[in-house]
Amino acid sequence: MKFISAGESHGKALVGIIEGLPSKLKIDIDEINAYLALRQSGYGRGGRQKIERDTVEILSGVRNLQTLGSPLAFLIKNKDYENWRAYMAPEGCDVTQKALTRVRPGHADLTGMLKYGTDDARNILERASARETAARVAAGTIARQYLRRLGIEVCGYVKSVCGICDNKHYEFEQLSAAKGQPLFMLDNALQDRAVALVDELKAKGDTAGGVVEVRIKGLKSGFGSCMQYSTKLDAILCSALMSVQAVKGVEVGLGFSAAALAGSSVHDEIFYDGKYCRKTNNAGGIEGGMSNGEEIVLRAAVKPIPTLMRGLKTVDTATKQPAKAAGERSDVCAICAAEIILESVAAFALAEVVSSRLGGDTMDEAVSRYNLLG
Ligand code: EPS
Repeated sequence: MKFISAGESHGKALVGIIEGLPSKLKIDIDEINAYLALRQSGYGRGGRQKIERDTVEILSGVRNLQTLGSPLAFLIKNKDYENWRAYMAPEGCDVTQKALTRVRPGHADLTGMLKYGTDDARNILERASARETAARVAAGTIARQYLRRLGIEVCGYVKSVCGICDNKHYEFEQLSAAKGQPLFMLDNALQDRAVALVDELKAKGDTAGGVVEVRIKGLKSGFGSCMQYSTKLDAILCSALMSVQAVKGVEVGLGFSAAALAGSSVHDEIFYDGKYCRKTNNAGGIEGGMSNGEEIVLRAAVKPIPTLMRGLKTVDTATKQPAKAAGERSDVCAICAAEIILESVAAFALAEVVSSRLGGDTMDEAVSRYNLLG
């Protein structure tokens, strides 16, 4: 299974193509739209989300709500394009008015300009923008529907916002309640503090990041491989999480904290009770690059958004003079969006791994092969 996306933030639309889906997978378009809406939700989003109402239009690969086995192509229109047609139209437009030269520290602006040989950061930021993640959420929701047929579910929540951290353990079944919450957190008192902190940062023209935990339940053991570095499940899932805009760190299970502990406090001891089992899951469900049948536990650290309304110190690339970085409108905190995106990319990466092992031209074939596994 493969996915490719295209589309600029203020261009006509985002498009995606998924190749390798089996036939006869029922596609729930309402669920795709529900995840797209969740990606737009959350406390601390900026003005752009009042303009967009993301919905998916499937162009090919599906007939009467069932996949055909052919490439699935979809489209998500950018409503904001109507306001940007004069500056973005591929058919010809005025590229001078929306030129951006007061490059933002932490954004792709400056490095991208130098790499792609342009004097306008707009040519870079339009694609680097996290707007592109709407396409990844649509693809990830389709992957979720594939995984669900096998009994595999992906869910997550926000663990911390700008250092306000919830260190409690939650059961998988408790996690979905986070999505009704302002910052997708599960502890009300911590969330109230985090909301107040977002307000405070907004008033100062500043931004916040956080940590997201993504969990995967129902994956049988033996997915991924210890035989070649590139096939290790943890490497594949972490690479997917790392590819999300603003992610600067990922971990599996105990992750970074394992490095400070003795081995006896880290490794999950093995028991046999009719089947092999473990009483702890510090490994986060992956040993030797393979799923071990326990829940997969992944975490991603999301840096604060690099567009600050107060404008960090930078250089205007047009004059080479010191300047305040550009900041027309910005999200203050997009951790809820990041939570949905991280679930989605994990789902897609896992569906790739699972489908490459199971194969199967039809969904029923994939399901029967999965059911044969121990
Ligand atoms: C983004 C800047 C903002 C965000 C955008 C990502 O957009 P604008 O420049 O239009 O105000 O809202 O994210 C989205 C549009 C989205 O749908 O997530 C950036 O610079 O990365």
